Amino acid sequence: MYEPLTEQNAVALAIRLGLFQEDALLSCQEIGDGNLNLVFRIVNERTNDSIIIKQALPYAKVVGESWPLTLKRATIESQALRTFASYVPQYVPKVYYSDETLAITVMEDLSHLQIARRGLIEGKTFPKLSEHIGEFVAKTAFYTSDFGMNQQQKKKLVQQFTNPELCKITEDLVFTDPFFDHDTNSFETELRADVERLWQDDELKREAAKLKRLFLTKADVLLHGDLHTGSIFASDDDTKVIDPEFAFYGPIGFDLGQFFANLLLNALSRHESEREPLFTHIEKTWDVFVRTFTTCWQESNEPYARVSFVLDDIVSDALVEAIGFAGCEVIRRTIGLAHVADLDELPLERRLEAKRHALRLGRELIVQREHLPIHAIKRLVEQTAHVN
Ligand code: SR1
Ligand code: MG
Repeated sequence: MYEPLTEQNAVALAIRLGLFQEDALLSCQEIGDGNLNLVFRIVNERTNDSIIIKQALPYAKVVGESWPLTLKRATIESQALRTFASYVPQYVPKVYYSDETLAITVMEDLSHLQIARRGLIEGKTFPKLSEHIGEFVAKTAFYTSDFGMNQQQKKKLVQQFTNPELCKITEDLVFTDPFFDHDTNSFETELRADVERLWQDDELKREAAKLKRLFLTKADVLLHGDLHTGSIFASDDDTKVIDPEFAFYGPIGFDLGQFFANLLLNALSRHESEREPLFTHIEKTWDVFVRTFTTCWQESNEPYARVSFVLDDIVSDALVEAIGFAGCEVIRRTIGLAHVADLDELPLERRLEAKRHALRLGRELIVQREHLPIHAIKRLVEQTAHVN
């Protein structure tokens, strides 16, 4: 039967599962700081061996029990981690055990790395981050797409990763609520005039509706589904993608867009002179994605993979999507329910300036997405720094 774990019964479970030696001296701490789940870190004090037990709660922790949430997301998460590990084991934590009833995933402890968002806020650059994420996205996208796997098998995976409750969160919180006067939104009173202007912007809302429709309907590739910088552990040499509970089959540009957006939000939190590493990460992620996806493409058995310009069309659609999705993510992290520490931890005057900038940038990313090569993103950040 399901029940939320306590630190004591998380230890008891680790012992029952035989995850530590018999003479282990175990300590446990609940370290979850995300929006949805419990995360227990269990350490053998004698050897320093450690594991993580992650457990889904039957509601969204960020809001409380009034927002019920399926436990099935724990199964989606462990299955997505295992699927990703079959293509890019170097970029995901090892899964040791999972239990559908208890909604837990037992996995490798990555505490020697740092959550990328926190590191970027502290000014770290994580030199390999873009190379690793570009490869992660390209390989997981290609090998789960109709070009990289048997097309009948892919249809089964689409079923397996049908994730309606978690997708509904994104449909509401990313693509809908921030564009309307909805009570899930949350922003500083000083921003009300800027936000009301956005709610009245029919050109923007028409384009946001197109992006929402893509998210709802385009079952291209298996996505992580929530690839912000809080879902990535990093160091100077290593990168690990965690938390794919939002995984589902969706548009190829979605994960890239969320990643770009969160790099941009970090850039906006910094002084202009310190933003370059973020632009470099965005451009390099894209370059590595294109190069890796193109290499994988040569392996495809799909007859159309040998037809000129089919790959070019897929890649250019992916960029247009990524830029549009990035715009939605930038806006929702600024005025929607779930914010980012990059902006929220700034002192009030700088925060308001950065958030106004984010709203202008998000809008232009969405409405200009079809005309922006990757290097134009940096210019757009500069152009939207002030009201025209
Ligand atoms: C109620 S969940 C809020 C946000 O947290 C997750 O990480 C997703 O980004 C979701 O939109
Ligand atoms: Mg998460």
